[in-house]
Amino acid sequence: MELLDYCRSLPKVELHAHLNGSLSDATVLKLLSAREQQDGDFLASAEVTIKRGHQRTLEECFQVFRILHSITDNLEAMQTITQDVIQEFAADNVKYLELRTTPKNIPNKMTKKEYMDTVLEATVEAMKKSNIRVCLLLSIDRARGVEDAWSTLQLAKEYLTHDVFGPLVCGLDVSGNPHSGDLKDYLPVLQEAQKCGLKLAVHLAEVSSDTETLTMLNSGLVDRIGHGTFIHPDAGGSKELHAVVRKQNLPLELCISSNIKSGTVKSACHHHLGFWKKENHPVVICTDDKGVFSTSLSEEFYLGAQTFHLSEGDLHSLCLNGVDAAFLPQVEKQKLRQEVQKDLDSLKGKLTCQ
Ligand code: 6MZ
Repeated sequence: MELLDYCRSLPKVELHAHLNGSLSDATVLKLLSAREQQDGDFLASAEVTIKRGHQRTLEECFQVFRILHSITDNLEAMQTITQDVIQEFAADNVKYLELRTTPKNIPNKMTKKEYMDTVLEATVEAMKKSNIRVCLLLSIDRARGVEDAWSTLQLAKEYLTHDVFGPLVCGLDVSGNPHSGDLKDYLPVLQEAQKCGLKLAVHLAEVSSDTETLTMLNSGLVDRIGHGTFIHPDAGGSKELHAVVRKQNLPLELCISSNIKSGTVKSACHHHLGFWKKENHPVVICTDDKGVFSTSLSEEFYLGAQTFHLSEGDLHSLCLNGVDAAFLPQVEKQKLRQEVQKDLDSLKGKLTCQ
């Protein structure tokens, strides 16, 4: 089997996918045509701005998110995008997906609770239709302030005791424009989240930010690192920072296309996947925003494999790393591991020599 087909066949685990950043062209077009009558001019310009896959600065990416949010600002759209995104990951042979999204309060349209209820209901429906297990992380957007973060945590806590949605909510994500705010202000929220048993995935060092990253890591609250682009010494990270990540053995969620297309990494061969792989540190390949960066999890595996000459064994280990780093209870993790291992065994020896 050729490499790309092989990557498509791998039983994959996706741990870092932002819901609104994951919209396919088909879904965006569906939403745009539903709104066409309402505001033609706005939509024409929106279509240009969100044209996918382009190289853009990180700041420009956040403008794109604003536009995407303006077309997903109602419950019907939230239901559509949740179902579409989950089905697309399932079609890409993703066996387990941790989807993250920022609950939003849009006056006269939806409360944060209605937003999340809709996402969770649509998740339950999508899981019935496809062979995929999905969990949700509620995102705290560092640009929205600490008050907003407290209310998101409150909402997450309410779900923990919910019969149907409880098992689907596994933690919090901290994301948003890394140039906005200071993560140390969010520590009390995250401490409370940890006390409640919520797992924490935190975007760290997506841009150079040693002091902030060290503060977060030394808090002992972080379970997984999103991006971590500027942690390793080759990217200017301090020895201390590198040592803390190694000591805590924290899995890194790596998003190659996202980092290249948003300009924080020069090219694939400069990506920190190479560095951490040499260190034998746990890393998981992820998409980040498959819509905005025009990619899929299979393509990210392919890009990583081609660039760093990954063997069949390396690719299998990457799939299993995803299982190990998942925010699932142990029993479920073991079950997922068995399923993934079974599929991996059936693929052994089928990769054509590169
Ligand atoms: C930081 C990011 C991100 O939550 O509305 N987000 N935060 N760095 C990134 N790298 C490119 N990509 C996405 O999905 C969109 C939101 O996810 C976060 C941003 O807060 C963005 O507004 P949801 O579903």
